[in-house]
Amino acid sequence: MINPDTYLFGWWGTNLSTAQTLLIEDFQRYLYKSHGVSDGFEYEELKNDYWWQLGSTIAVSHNQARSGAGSLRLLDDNTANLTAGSRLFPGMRQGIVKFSLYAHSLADSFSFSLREPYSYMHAAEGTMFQFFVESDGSLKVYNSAGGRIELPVTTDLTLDAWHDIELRFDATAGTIGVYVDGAFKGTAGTYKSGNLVTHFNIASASTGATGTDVYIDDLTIRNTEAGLPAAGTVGTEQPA
Ligand SMILES: [Ca+2]
Repeated sequence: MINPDTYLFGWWGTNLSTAQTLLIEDFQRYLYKSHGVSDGFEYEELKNDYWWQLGSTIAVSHNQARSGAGSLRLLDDNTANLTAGSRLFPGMRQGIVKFSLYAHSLADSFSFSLREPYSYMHAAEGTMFQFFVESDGSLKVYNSAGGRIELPVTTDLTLDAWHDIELRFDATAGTIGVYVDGAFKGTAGTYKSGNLVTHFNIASASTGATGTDVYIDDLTIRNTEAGLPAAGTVGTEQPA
């Protein structure tokens, strides 16, 4: 007898003499509790991926791609508005955020942050974790006093190259671990206080300056609070 929460999906293969099957265990958990996010920026409509765009220069671009053909470009080309965007996702207390970053210009710097629902602008309440890539490529984090400091292991992000960034946050503990290109850079604390992270925000530093031109790709955000199911084999493989 199959567990009532186990589903076997089947469909024809490339011809009617073959069949494909996919077995999903813990289906309800898969459906309702997998609070994950994955954006490859292969489609033009960011709003369908729950992005908010502030300004027309947050857009899918085909100039650069970490994978596929597209990425998300943030181009600060005006002095009228702050250039920023936010990716909304179900609230998480613990999770892993991964993305790849390609900076063509950091003339007006670049920030990325994890925030509570109501928090949007720089230094707004609920900005739990905020990072800042300076014009010289150094990666800094905001401390609770509002200062921008280096991580325990310093980082210089070279221009015109992809860098893989991974953030492991725990909102309850108020900590975030940072990995760049697979190397651990240390743990930081919160900037502003908060309990729940529910959006990923990117922005250039200021309204008045211009020039930042940054691409991000392969964004994944995963809720790790409930742990991950263990993978196992179902049975022996049958010959074709
Ligand atoms: Ca892509």
